[in-house]
This record gives sequence, structure tokens and C-alpha cells, in this order.
Amino acid sequence: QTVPDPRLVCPPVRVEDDRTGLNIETLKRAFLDNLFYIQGKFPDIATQNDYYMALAYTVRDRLLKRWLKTAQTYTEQGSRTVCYLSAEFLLGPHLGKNLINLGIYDDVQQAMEELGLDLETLLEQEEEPGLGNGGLGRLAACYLDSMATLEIPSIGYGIRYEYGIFEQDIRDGWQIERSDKWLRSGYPWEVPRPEWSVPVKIGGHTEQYTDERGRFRVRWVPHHVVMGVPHDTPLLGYQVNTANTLRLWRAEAAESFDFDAFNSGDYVGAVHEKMVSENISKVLYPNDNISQGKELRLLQQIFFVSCSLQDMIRIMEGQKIPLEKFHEKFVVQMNDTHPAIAVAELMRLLIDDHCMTWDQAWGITTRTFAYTNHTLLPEALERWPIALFKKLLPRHLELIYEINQRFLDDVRIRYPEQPQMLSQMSIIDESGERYVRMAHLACVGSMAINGVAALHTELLKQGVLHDFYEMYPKKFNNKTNGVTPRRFMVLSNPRLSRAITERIGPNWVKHLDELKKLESYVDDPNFRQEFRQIKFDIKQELATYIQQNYGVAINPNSLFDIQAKRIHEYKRQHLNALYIVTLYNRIKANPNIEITPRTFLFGGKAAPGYYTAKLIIKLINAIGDVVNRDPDVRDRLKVLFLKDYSVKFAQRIYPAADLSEQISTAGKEASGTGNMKFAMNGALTIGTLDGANIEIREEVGEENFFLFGMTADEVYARKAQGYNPYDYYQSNSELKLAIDRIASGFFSHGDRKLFQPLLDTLMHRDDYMLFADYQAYIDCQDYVGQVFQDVDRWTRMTILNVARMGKFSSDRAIRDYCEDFWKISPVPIEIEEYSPEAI
Ligand code: BZD
Repeated sequence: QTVPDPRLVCPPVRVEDDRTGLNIETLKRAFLDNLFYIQGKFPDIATQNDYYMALAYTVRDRLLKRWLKTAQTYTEQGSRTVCYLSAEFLLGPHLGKNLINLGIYDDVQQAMEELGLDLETLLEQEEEPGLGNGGLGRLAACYLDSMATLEIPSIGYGIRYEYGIFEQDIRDGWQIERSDKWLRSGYPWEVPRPEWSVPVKIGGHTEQYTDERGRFRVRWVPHHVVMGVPHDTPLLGYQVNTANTLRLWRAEAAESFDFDAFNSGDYVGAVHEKMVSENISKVLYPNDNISQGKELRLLQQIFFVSCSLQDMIRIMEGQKIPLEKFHEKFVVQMNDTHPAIAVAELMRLLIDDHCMTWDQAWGITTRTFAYTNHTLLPEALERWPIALFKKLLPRHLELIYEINQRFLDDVRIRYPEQPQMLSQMSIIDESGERYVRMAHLACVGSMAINGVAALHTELLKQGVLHDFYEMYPKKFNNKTNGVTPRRFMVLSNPRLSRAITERIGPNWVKHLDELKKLESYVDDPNFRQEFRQIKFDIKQELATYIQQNYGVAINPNSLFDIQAKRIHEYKRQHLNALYIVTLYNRIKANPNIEITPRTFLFGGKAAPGYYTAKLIIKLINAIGDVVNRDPDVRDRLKVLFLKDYSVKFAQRIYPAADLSEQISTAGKEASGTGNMKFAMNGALTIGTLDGANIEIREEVGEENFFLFGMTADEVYARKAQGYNPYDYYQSNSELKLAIDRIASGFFSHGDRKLFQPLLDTLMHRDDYMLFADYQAYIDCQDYVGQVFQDVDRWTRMTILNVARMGKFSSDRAIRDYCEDFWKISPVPIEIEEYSPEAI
């Protein structure tokens, strides 16, 4: 390496220059400069998108020094680093978050105002990268935010899908999907790094050979090679200089591979192969909690995992750290089993490419990985047919067989008299067609395993991962989820945040436990009044938005009852719908009945191939169409399905809620995180004893939580007894009336067939036990309606909810991971202050 000319090294960046300065005049100048030089526009012909882009570049410029300095510090110090491997990152818009984290939101707002522009409008322009389905992807994004804020060296690794989660439209009450072109107007937040591209082998076969030193080796001769090109996004922490990296891989054809085909004249064939390679990062699979055993999905997994592990090895080589210390340099957290092939891939890299022995490689591997499980649902557990594995990843299959053989030897020693343990715990499922069980691979290859809420971790230990818990009890450790208060309070609810800061100071944003101090204001009439006023104003804004976009008038004084999350039978949006029909029936039977006026709002996407979920959307819309128009209802009920729920839209929804619906069948929702976001914004929860609801209730106090329904144990017991939903239908008159009204075609223009599939499932199977919980839910909802009338009591409950949500900050979760699994401490980043002499 040549030594660079010292004058070329790191030009001194003045804090006050146009690319770094944070004062209003500098911001304005920089903005106009970017509008001219990057967007190529004079202000008078610029579009709102041009303005957004100019502002985004202005803000990005201000991240760069922190970003590069962060990378440089980690390199110089050889810092131990968390690599968070996730097939999904649901980031949400960057601009607002970066303004908050840089501490320049208000100044930029003023700068824009002085230029005649409205910051809110510009923020609206940003198209969010929808690179995730729901909770799992959003959790990854919250964790990256907390790691940056806590100054923890980390890299997020994932896939740069060209098409993220589809856009949802509603036509005639049905969901229709449109492809999401999030890159269409340019994406200013990323920097491609083609110089760090890596090859990924696919298919082919393996060969044995003896190397020059007489060692027995295996060589993988792939069918073809795909290149992964990293695209980096800086993620700045809150009020720190740390800006960590999210590195997403885009698939590209390898040049060498096209070469032969080009030369032999098969131009079209060569281009076709190029297309096939690029398909790998083309589209996000739109299923949440369902595993689709598709070839392309397995390709996506090996693709981003192999790229990421090779990248880690490159980083170690750059820092001159010997590969034997891989597990000291990195801890690799696997977000569910989607990256679990990493266990075999790291073994392959260490043994085949870096000549390590099995024992050495296995020692490193099992000290490197940790595995987070996000679901108990059997349909979500990933298993890949052996034939598919062999076709795409022949070398990995050999390695997995070897890992399994050695593992089963341990099992045999541990359980000498129990041969069934071998088939139960094997990484290979041999009960019928043979499969690779990815959760088993993850458990065997990891030093730590966690569920995402206390109940979930317990159920994992008792159920799906019971055998692994018996064998390795010390690996298991619960990590209850958390969410970032920067996005879900400061950014999405600035008024509430200001009111809080005025009372208890600003530290709560980084130390959410400090919200406790609000408890002393629970009887303060000023605070109570302000708290109510804020909620009312936000509800009114949402009402205006709904009037403008849906043409439906809603009453901001009504109880805003919101269920916003993916549509899934286990989440039971249709139980909510049954309550609405029940209320409607009561009104029809007695038009003068007293009921608390309510606005029922729903949001969420259904997987495109999940018919029942789509039918639930149709049902909600069908009920809304009738109820919203019926003069007997007299505006006491409104029902709306808000389309295209996204992170951006969620930020508007959480602050507007009075009631948060968290009504999954107990034992089915691993944690939930929406439950936390609603409660932090002063909504009360109606919920079952499921996932993190249990812990939320513990924190806020049972008197401040609307609990109903069976416990997980009761659910299992009832199933074991032989559950017959039809008995409930016959013996509960309100339930029967609700079901019969839907069945009669009342909500479907007389069509009695439309909802029959849904009703049949409920009456004869009811896997998620809506009927068993129906009466408890109705009673609880009626009680909510009463309590809402008692304004003082309600206000008190909501303030206490906010004050007691400290535990659910993702900062707490990340601290727990750091202490228990990762053994990493903060690395502060110093930025030299501006000093004129230095220039
Ligand atoms: O993960 C969710 C769980 O359902 C929630 O209970 C939990 O709070 C969050 C975060 O831990 N799981 C998912 O979101 N899962 C998926 O999106 C998914 C996607 C692809 C394949 C399988 C599952």
C-alpha cells in the first residue's frame, strides 16, 4: 500500500460550513445549494419532491461526518460489534427521525418557513422503504435505533428489495395489491459500495480433493455465482455522534458468468441468466407468520447471509484481526430462523475457504450466534425440503448432516434409554418427506436463544423448543421486546412529548423509566386538562383526514377504538367485528338505547394469498358500509378500514387512539409491539393475557388495563377437552344474532354465500376460539364504554399508562441483550469541535 499524501487525508470539516453547519442561515443556504446542484432546479419550478430531496441531502450531509467518524473509530479501536441479521428492516421515513436525532427539527422548520415552505408537507413526500411485513421487521429497525443511541457498535445486514411490501388499495371493500416502487423518485439516504461486492455460489456439486499439504478437503463447484452489492444507510442515534450502518445487499449478475454465453453468441440466454440472478433481491415475500417453502426465498436467505459473513471476514482482514478471533470481534444475532443458514455458511467459510479444522470452526461458530424466535405458530416454522437444499446448497447440506451427526451423538449420550429423542431433536425431519428444520439448526448452532416476551419464552421452553431447553437450559433467556420512543413518541406525538418535557425535563427520551415522574402530575388539573386537549386535537386532525380521504364524518368526541396490525385470524380482527355487529343489533332492537359513541378504526394488510384474512377485510368494510349510513345509528357508531397501513401512517394513528385492541388468542401472539406504541401515546388497552400484554398490565396496574378472555393454559385445556364452537353459538343469543345477521346477507346486498366460508370456520372449527372468548369480550367492551364516560377516571388511567411504560423502550431491550448475550459496551464517538486554527 502506498502512503497517501497527507494533504489528501481527511480534509478538515468546519462545523460551520454549508455541509455541516446547523444554524438556520446555513441550513437555508445548503438547502438552496442542493436544490440547484443535486436536483438541478430553480426554486420557482421545483416540485415538492424536489424540495424534499434537497432537504434530505442537506440533512444527509450533516450525518456524513458522524458516520465516517463512527466507522473510523470502530476500525481504529477494533471494537467488538453486533451484526444484526434480518431478512426485514421496516425503517419508516428517515427525514423526520434524523431531524429529531440531530436536534434540528425546530430550526429546519423555521428555515423552511423563511423560504415559504412547510416542513410537514415535505415530510409527507418521503416514500418509506417498506422492507418488512410487520412486527419482526419493525423490531429490527427499533433495535438499530437503540443501538446507535446507546453507542453500541453494530451493523444491520439485510436485503435491499427492489419491491418492498405491496401497497394496499381497497376496491369494493376488497384488498387489492399494487407493487411498491419505493425507489421510483430516488432514495437519498443510501450510498452504494460496489467496491465491497462479494460473490455468492449457488447450486452445482461438491468434490473431494487432497490439498498441497496432504489435507483432505472439499471443493464446491457451483452452478453459478451471484454478486451481492452493498448499499449502506447511516443510522444516527439520538443526541450522540454515533451513526451506525445498515448494509443491504442487492443481487447482481456476475460478469464472468455471462461471458461464455456472450461469446458463444447466446446473447439472449446471457441476459436471461442476468435477470435470474437479479431476481434474488427483487421482491419481499409478503407473508407475516407463514413460511412459504419457495426456492427464491431460500436463495434470498443464503444470499444475504453469505454476503454478510464474507463482509465480516473482510472487515477483520482490514483490521488485521486473525480469523480465530471471529467470535471475539463479532456477535451475530439472528432475527428468527430466516438467517439460520448462517450456522452452516460460517462453518463452510472457515473450513473450506480458510482451512480451519472442524473443531476449531465449530468452537467459533457456536460462540458467535444468538437466535431470537418470534413465533409459536406451526405454520411459521421454517423447514426446507432436502431435495431443494441439495439442489441449491449441496455443500451446506453436507455440513448440516455432519453437524447433525455430531449433535445426535451428544443426544444419544444424554438420553441413552430414549431413542425417540433422536428423531424429535434431529435437524433433519425424517417423519415423511425429509426436511431441514431451521429452528433446530439455529438452536444447535447458537450460544443464546430467546423469545420476545416472558410468556412466549416460557411457552417455547414448554413446547416447540422443549427438548432443546432440557438439553441446554442456560442458552435460554427471555428478552421482552421494546420500541423506540424517538419515533413513536417524540416524532409522532410532538405535542404530548412537549407537555411531558415541560413537567419532567427532557431526559425521558433516552431514559424512558423517567416517565414515572409523571405520576406526580396525575392529579394536577392543568396537566390533566392539557393531556385531554392534546388527545382531542389529534383526534380531530384524524377526523379531518378521514373526512377528506374517505368522505365519512366522524365525531372527535367519540371513543376512538383502533385495531392496527397485520390481518390474521389469530389476531382476531373478526372478534372486534362481532362486537360491532352486536352493538348494531342492540341499536336496531332498541333505537333509543344509550351507548357510548364509538369510532372503530382498522388498518393492516393481509398476505395476498391468505383468503380468510382478505375476507375479514371485506367483512369490516361491508359492516361499515351499512352501519355508517343507517339513520337509526345516529352517528353513535362509525366503522372504517383505513387503507395502506404503514410505519408512516402508524405514526398518525397511535397518538389518536383512546382504546388499543390487543385481542389475540392467548398463547398465539409472541409479543406484539403495537400494544406498546399505543399505550405510550395514552391509549388504554383492551387485551388478552397474551404476549407482552401481560407485562404491560403488570407495569400499568390491573386497574388501568381492560383484561378479558381465557389464559393460554385455559386455551390448551379447552382444546384438549374437545372444543365445540357450535355450542356457544346455540346458547348465546347475542352471538347467534350477530352471526345470523352476517349469514343472512344483510351486509352483503343479500348475498348469503359471501361470508359463509368465514362463518363455517367459526361455527365448526374456530381454531382461534373467538366464540369461547366472545361473551368476555362483549362484557369488557361494554365496561370500557362506561368507563370512557367518566372523563376524570379515564384521564387518570391514561396518564398512568404513559407514566408506567418505561420498561418498553427498545433501549432497555438492547441493554439487556448487551449484558446477557452480547457482552458489548458503548464506544462513544468524538467529533472535534470547530476551531479556526485547525484550518
Ligand atoms: O414479531 C412478530 C410477532 O408476531 C409479534 O408478536 C412480535 O411482537 C414481533 C416482534 O418480535 N412476527 C412477525 O412479524 N413475523 C413476520 O413478519 C414473519 C415474516 C416472514 C416469515 C415469518 C414471519
